[in-house]
Formats: sequence, structure tokens, C-alpha cells
Amino acid sequence: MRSFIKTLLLFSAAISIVWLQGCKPKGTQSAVSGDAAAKVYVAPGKYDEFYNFVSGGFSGQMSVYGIPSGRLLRVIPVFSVDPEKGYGYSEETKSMLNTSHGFVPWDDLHHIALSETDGIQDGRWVFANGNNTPRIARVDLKTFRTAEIIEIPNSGGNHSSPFITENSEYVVAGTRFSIPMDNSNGDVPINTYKSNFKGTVSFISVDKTTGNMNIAFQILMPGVNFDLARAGKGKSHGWMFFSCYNSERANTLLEQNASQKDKDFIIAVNWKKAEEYLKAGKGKKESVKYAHNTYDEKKHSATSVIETEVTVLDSKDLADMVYMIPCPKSPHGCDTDPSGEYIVASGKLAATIPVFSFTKMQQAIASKTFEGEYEGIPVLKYDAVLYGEVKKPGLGPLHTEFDDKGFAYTSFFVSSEIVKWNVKTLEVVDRVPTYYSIGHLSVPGGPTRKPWGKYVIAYNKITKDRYLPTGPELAQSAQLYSIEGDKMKLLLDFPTIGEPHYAEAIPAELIMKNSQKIYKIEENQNPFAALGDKFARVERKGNEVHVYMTSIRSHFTPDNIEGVKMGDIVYFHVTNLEQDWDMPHGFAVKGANNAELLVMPGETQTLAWKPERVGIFPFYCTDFCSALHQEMQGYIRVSPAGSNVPISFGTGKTDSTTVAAK
Ligand code: RUQ
Ligand code: CUA
Repeated sequence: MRSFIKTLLLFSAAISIVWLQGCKPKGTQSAVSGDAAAKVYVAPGKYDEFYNFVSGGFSGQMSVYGIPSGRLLRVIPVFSVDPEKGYGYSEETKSMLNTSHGFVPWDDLHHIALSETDGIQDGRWVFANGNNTPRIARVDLKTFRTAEIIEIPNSGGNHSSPFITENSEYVVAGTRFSIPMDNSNGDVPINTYKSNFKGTVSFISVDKTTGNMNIAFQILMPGVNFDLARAGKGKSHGWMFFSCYNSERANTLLEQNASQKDKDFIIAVNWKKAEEYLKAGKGKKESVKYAHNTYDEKKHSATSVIETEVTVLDSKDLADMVYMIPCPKSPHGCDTDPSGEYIVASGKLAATIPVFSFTKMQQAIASKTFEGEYEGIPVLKYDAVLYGEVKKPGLGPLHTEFDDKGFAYTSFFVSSEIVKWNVKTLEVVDRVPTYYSIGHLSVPGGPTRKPWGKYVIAYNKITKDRYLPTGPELAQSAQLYSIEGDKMKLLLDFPTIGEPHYAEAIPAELIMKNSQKIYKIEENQNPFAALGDKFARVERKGNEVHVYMTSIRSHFTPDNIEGVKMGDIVYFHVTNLEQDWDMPHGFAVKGANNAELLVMPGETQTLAWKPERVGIFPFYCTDFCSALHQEMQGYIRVSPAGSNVPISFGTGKTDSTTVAAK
């Protein structure tokens, strides 16, 4: 995608020069009609109709917007540390970012998948991929917090991920880079790519009740690059469709070398068949290493386990499990329509959009209408599977979403537009410009069996002149269009966090009713909790000093602490005793090489601090919690190593029980 993007950026640079010379798409301003403001206006105190979960790209986070207002509601830390929330900094959350490579505090989050039941969004979880160090995360939509992260072995660049099946049986991940398998000798010349490098697609099961993920199996694939995917639905439930590029299997200058062939592939995987093979013991257990991190909502802490085995099914040995469909020029998006009959492949360098038919694919498989084999996998005849082509739709098609009225919406990077077409007749019925260079797009419920329709949102790669300039880097931008009428209508621009890729939108009522307000103090099982002021204390264990601290409006207990010495590590275990919605307390101490804690009502979080000098160190609450928030503060005294200051602590003690250091 990178080098492709580069090529396209050259294109679009040329296009933007044209713009600068006065050929700006017509109506940059006038594209917005008179009633647009009323359509996106959500009065103060009123709620938006949809939540929009937007990937943060290289920010590694996910952000949540209200639609139609475009108001930012929350940034959920997923793969990157977040000092604002203490995520990845508190002792309880550090393990969430553990991997087989150790602590990895950043990633590149591209795709969002909301959980589904019967092919309809159910509002329970949202999944996201870590592109760089292959991982999938699950965010719990009761708390809007990352609940689990699983690393994916035998993978490099987890781009084709995560894509969810109709009943959330699996979240599925395809490797972008083919690589030597983890259990092989990876120390091989790069130019032995064709013999040593392989691809995999991973099926990660999702527990129906808890949402817990497990790698059920991987399928070993030829060494191509997997780009995107979609699950079948309805009649095609049980199948997964992946787009791939680099069928040339080039290992250098892919920009040219992976664009040699006229066609790459959509790879169709019959995962029900794969399940049969798995049951029949056809999988091979391979030793690998990957981290599996889960956050316990009762203990308020994460644990990381390193798993050591994965079951692999080989696509070339197991018949009737994997088929390839030729697809013009470097397909990117691969999307299935709400009925599950049509598979839309967007070849980013192609001039048409091929639409494949699931029924025809089944017939072609039954009649063995193959045009050959690719690495031992049958290749179906293009014409035998093709339903039809959308002719001259635009330049650089990337992704397609669907509405509830039989229309598809495809994003075009190079020609900067959204094109609406009829899924049955393949006729283009409308097009609107985007500002500028759209990547993904999202219709509420667009990837499911039941799109909610109403809007399409564009996530653009380039912003240029849309907002006040902010130096060399500009906010990337989303644009909201109404799709209620025959014509798409631009309603609103709103800036986004990081670089948005895919996003999903869901009716707010499916999530808000389940939203958690507090952590119940009586359910707090954090081993370091102090469940009341009377349990607040300071204990020394060798060179560790454990401060069991409570916070409630507007003081800490204890707020005066002495007896810490140089060489000690101090653990502040802060329990927020509040049981009111929206009443977090923060905690920060001067000089900490760390971040703050932001502790939710009823929760316990721990900050580790290694003082690096002798003296008095103030600490305070960082979250404005009451009129006396500024009074919510305290001191901790650090004495030289070997001094005889005993541990002492208190709140509201004015007569000193402590002694001066000698
Ligand atoms: S990709 S702009 Cu990383 Cu989803 Cu298509
Ligand atoms: Cu607690 Cu401010």
C-alpha cells in the first residue's frame, strides 16, 4: 500500500497542482446546501444518533465521534501508550502492550470491526488491528476500554485484519508481508523469497459470552501480500474473501515488480471446510511465540501470557478449502454486499470494478471451471465467476460500502470522489467530490447484512486547504454526506486523530444503554486496593515502598508520607473511592519518568516511581473534581540511602510523629 500510495500521491500532487492553478473541483464552498447545518446540528445537551468508531492509523488509537455532529467523544488507547489515561504507564496496564518482542508501546491501527450477531451489529465489542507488530485488540463497549490484545505469529504487517464473521465466530487476519515461518530458520537471503517466504491467514475465535480471543487455526498460503478481506454473509456465510497483491512474489521495488501481471487474486477461503479439516486432525501444530494479554475488569489489571503453539492447515494439501479468483491490477478493498451474493473487488490500478457472484463461484467450483493453479491452489476462470463490471467508475477505486436500498458506495483515491452505483445493474447513479483523496468510507452498518444507511462518511488522506493552517502537518479529515435522497449531499467536515483508515458507525442506542458508569467498590479485587480510608497505609518490603492510597473529594489518604529512601521504588496504589458517574481522580508526582494515573470511580491503579534525588516531592490530583480540587494534594519525603527516617504517613495529622534525618 505504501509504494502504491506514493505513486498515487504523485498523481494527486499533479492533480493538486491543477487545483492550485484554478481547477479546484467546483463548489468547494457551494457543495454545501442550505439545510446542511440543520442536518448536523445536535443541540447542546442532546445526543448524536450514531457512534462512529474511527481507526487512528499511526496514532495507534481509536477515536469515537458522534454522528451527525462530528463531535469527538473519546480517544480509546489501544496499541499506543496514552499518558492522558495512564494507559501503558500504570503497572496494571503495562502488560497490555507486551508482545513476543517485549513491550511495544506503539502501533499502526487501520481497521475496525464491530461484533455481529446474525450479521447485524450487536454493540458488544469493537476489534482493531495492529499493523506493525501483528496484533488484534478487542475493546469492550461497556467501558470503551481495551479488554484484550492477542499477537499473531507467522505474520508480518497485519493489514488484512480484523474482519469479522456473521456471528462473531472469528475475527480474521491476513498477513500483509509474507515471511519465513516463525519456526523456520529466518536467517535466509531475502532473494530466496519465492522458496522461503509464505503467507498465512489466521482465524481467531471469539468466545460468545466473554469475547475472549484465541487463535483457532492458521491457513498456510502462497507468499503473496494480503491486503484486505470481508466475510461472506447470508448465503456466503462460511466463506472469507481476501484481496491480495504481489502475485509476482517480488521482494524488492514492489511498486514496479508487483504490478507486472495483469491480474492478482481474490482468495476465497471456505472456513467451514477448514473447521472440518481441523476436527479431522489435519492441522499441524507448530511451535511459535506470541503474547496474549487480557484485562481483568475486577482486578483492574492486565496479565500477559506467552503462548507457544499454533495449528496450521496447509492450503496446498487440503482440497476444496481455498480457491483463487483472478482480479485486475492490485486489488485493495474486497467487500461483500448485504445479501452475501456479490463480492466487490477494487483494483487500485484498474479502470473497472469487477463484481463477482457467489452463486457463479459455487457453480464454477462444482464444474471445476479452472484456468490453472497457483502454488497448488485452483484458480477459477475470471469470466465464470464474474457477475459484471462497473464500467468507467473513476480512478483508483479503494473500498466499497453498502446502504439499505441496494446501492454501493466506492471510494476513489486518485479522482477524489465517492461513486454511488446500483449493485444489481452496476450502473453509476451519482458521484460527489471529496476533499481530498479519500481512503476508506463508512456507511452505518455498511459492512453488515443490515446497513442502517442515512450517511456515508469519507476518511480523507489529504486535507490541504480545508482548515486553518497548522504548520506543515494538517489535521486529516472526515466528511459526512447525506445519502437519504437520490443524490449524495455534503453536510460536514470534521478533523480526525492520527490518520483515519477504516471506521464503522452504529446506532447509539445499541451501545449507550449498556454503558458502564462506575466500577463497584465491593467488586474491586485489585490485590493492592485500599477499600476505605481506614485501609490506607504505607508498607516497606525491602527496597519497595507500597503506598495504599485512597482518593475521594477532595483529599488523598495518606497525603503526608515519610521514610522513603534513595534506592527505593515507590508504588502508589491509588483507589478511587467515589461511586458516582464521571468522577475520576488523577494522580501525579513531581519528576516521575512516567505519566499520570487517571483512576475511575471504584478502580485501583498503580504508579511506580523511583526517586532520583533527596527532598520533598509534591503530588496532586490532575482531574478537576470539586471546588477544592486544587487542595487535593500531598507531599512525600525522600531521605538519603541508609538514613533512619522510619516509614510514617497520615492525613490531617498536624503534630509531627516523624523525626528529622540525622
Ligand atoms: S487501507 S485506504 Cu490500510 Cu484499509 Cu485502504
Ligand atoms: Cu481529585 Cu481533583
